[in-house]
Amino acid sequence: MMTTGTKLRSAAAAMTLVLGGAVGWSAIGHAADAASADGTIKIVESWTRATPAGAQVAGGYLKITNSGSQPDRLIGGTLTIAGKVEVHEMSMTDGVMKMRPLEQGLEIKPGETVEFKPGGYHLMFIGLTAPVKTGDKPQGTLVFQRAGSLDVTFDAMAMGTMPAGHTHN
Ligand SMILES: [Cu+2]
Repeated sequence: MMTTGTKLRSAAAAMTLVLGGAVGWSAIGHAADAASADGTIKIVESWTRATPAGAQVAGGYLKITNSGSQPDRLIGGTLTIAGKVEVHEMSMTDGVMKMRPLEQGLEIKPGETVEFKPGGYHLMFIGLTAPVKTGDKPQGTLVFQRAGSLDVTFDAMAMGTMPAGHTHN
């Protein structure tokens, strides 16, 4: 997994050189934002990356803001083109980046914005029924303990795309 990730990052760096500029997510456009019925949970910049043929998994990235007065917890979700969706985190263990499912989901504190991005928290789309192609807009839901279910659309960016602000160094 990390070998592939490293190759993808190299490819992204090469592409940045070729185009003479940063290829960042926000430079390309984004799907509609989503908010819970009570307005406490807002999701912006939801995106995923194109997958190689035969890939079984893809990552989902976004920003979640809790503007309510109570903590909430992202506990799961769905995606039309995946068997299931898990909440994952990546962390360094003995010098190796590993990812693991957060069995209890992820708490979002009042006033907090959590960014899901490559190398950090991410959604794991497991059991893809079709490869993700650049420009696709796979749809799904994210389920919160308090705020309930939100419809989310993910913009499928090219392989190797990194979030804005991570392409300049
Ligand atoms: Cu994962």
